[in-house]
Amino acid sequence: MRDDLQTRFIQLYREDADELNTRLHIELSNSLLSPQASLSPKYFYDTLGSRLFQAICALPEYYPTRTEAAIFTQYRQQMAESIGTGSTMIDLGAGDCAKAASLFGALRPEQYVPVDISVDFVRGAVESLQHTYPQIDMLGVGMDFSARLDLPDEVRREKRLFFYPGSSIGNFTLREAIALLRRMRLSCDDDGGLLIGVDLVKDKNILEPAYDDALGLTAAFNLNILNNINRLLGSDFELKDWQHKAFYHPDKQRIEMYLEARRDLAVRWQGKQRDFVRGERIHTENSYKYTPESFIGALNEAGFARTRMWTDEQGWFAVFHATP
Ligand code: AVI
Repeated sequence: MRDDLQTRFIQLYREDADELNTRLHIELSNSLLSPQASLSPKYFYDTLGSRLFQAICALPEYYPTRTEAAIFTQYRQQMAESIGTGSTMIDLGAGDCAKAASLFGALRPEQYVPVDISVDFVRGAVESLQHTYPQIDMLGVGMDFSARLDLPDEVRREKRLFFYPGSSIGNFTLREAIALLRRMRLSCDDDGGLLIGVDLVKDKNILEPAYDDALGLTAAFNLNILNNINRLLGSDFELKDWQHKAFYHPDKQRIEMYLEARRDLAVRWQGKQRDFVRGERIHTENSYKYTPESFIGALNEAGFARTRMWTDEQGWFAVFHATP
């Protein structure tokens, strides 16, 4: 094994703390004061929220994680044949890098680029992976790829393969999803592509328990956003005053998550106040579900003309390899 392993890390566009704080306060105040109050799902993921999400992935009701993992296990070789070896694998929202690492044996990438909002989220995982896979050049990048996707020059241009598992694309509106897919398309040459996991439309009786489990983990995940907002904004949300709600909306083909006020109440922060009546809701997340056709349509619109799809026996989840 090489003993000169030097994994590199780059953090892009770190705003100064004051600027960030001001922007965050304006954004959060506006969304809480609008007639339909809302909070962006990006605020779920503080330290506890990330752990709760990991626990959700192990729930019997939350089928996406295990279904996607089974698709990767069953079709790894076919995926490798479709993708080819020697890619520059760019893992968007890499976290613990485990899903990408499970494909290293089959895909044998030349370079691995885990991207997450903060480079510190991937540092430990990449350093230990680098020891297991000394032949792969690894470069951790910290950036908010939902806003822009201009990768540093150290990322190879050859055979870029964007890797976006877990149906995270479902947390964007169709418009935002196409814009993000288009950014990926523009960032790769004609030899590049995308490997993406997408949750599919299915019966409400399967979908709703996945977002409202018997143990109450999704309820805790949803409520914990208020702890994070209290910390970020200095607001005085009382968690006991709110309850978790999740519904499947068949016309919009999406799960909608809310926090519902249990009584009439007021929330205060920095000289501002929002009154809520009993039963009023704060919208916290959408999770869109696609049909194979509707997702292929989105890929085509983003500039990916050729697609290949793998799915499970029940047709609950799909993995697409899309190329220009
Ligand atoms: C991260 N994302 C794909 C999850 C989903 O299924 O939309 C977030 C989640 N929300 C509640 N449970 C899981």
